[in-house]
Amino acid sequence: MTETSTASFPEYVAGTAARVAEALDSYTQLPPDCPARLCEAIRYSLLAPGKRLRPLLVLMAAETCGGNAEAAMPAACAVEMVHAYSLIHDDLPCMDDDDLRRGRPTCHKVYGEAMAVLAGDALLTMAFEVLSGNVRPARVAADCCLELARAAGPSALVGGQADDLEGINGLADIGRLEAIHRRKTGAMIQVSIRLGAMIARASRRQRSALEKYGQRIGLAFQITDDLLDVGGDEKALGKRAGKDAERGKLTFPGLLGVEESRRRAEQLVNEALAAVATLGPQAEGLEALARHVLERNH
Ligand code: GRG
Repeated sequence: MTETSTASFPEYVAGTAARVAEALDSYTQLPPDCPARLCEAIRYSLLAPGKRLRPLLVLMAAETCGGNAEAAMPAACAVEMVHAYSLIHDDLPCMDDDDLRRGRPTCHKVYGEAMAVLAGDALLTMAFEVLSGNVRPARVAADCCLELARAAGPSALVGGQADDLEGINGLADIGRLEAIHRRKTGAMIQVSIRLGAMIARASRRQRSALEKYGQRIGLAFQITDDLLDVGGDEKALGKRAGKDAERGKLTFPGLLGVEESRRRAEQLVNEALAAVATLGPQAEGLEALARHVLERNH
């Protein structure tokens, strides 16, 4: 977190999120061949006020490894595009059927289901255009595309979502729950950190510390997501709470109880902190972010 030597963590996060939003805005100034309403739907969801957690992880991982944030910005935008696509599709009536996302009506509520499907498709495709066209050198761009495709694909994000959907009223088992979330939530968090490290040409030692960090943070983030669904404030969340229980979804508090879930999240964050402690003061941003996962209210 190079800029945190002068700025506090919340200031760093706000400044970085604003720069990510500017870059996303510029990547979605689409040519006239893109129908105006499709462009609007893409921008409506992508530019909505999300936390930009995944882009932050790309940029912080790059900076922790001695790289610069500007070179990693295309990758930061690409992961946010894939994330935005997954949220649009997740909210559809055929999936989680949600009306509210990031404090606004969901994409299909505003633009209709067909246009929401297409906006998601477009964002997924654009992510790879942004990566392949802007990351340098080309060899690193190709490696980034491969990693992102794996993280978004059938053995990770899409597979985790499929298992999660089928898991409604399914077998309640902690191993199964962790396996779903390692793919549905964890893979995109892990790949964000990996892309930042790849662009910064991180050493093997740095990569291995970041892999551990990413794995722990991914799971801790999901546990706190489940906890917020139980006890979170809908206004802060920008989406409806209590839906998991309503649908009989397999969740950490549902399986382990609130106290044990909280304890597990704390333990994971401590392990994440221990992993990056070996990387020195450069890792202070990642450390602050790990602590924030436990304190977040949205
Ligand atoms: C449709 C292929 C496909 C996948 C959907 C993203 C996802 C998988 C489901 C969303 C439902 C959910 C609550 C997932 C758990 C954690 C998660 C990904 C939360 C949303 O991410 P945040 O909190 O959202 O980073 P913002 O809006 O801040 O970017």
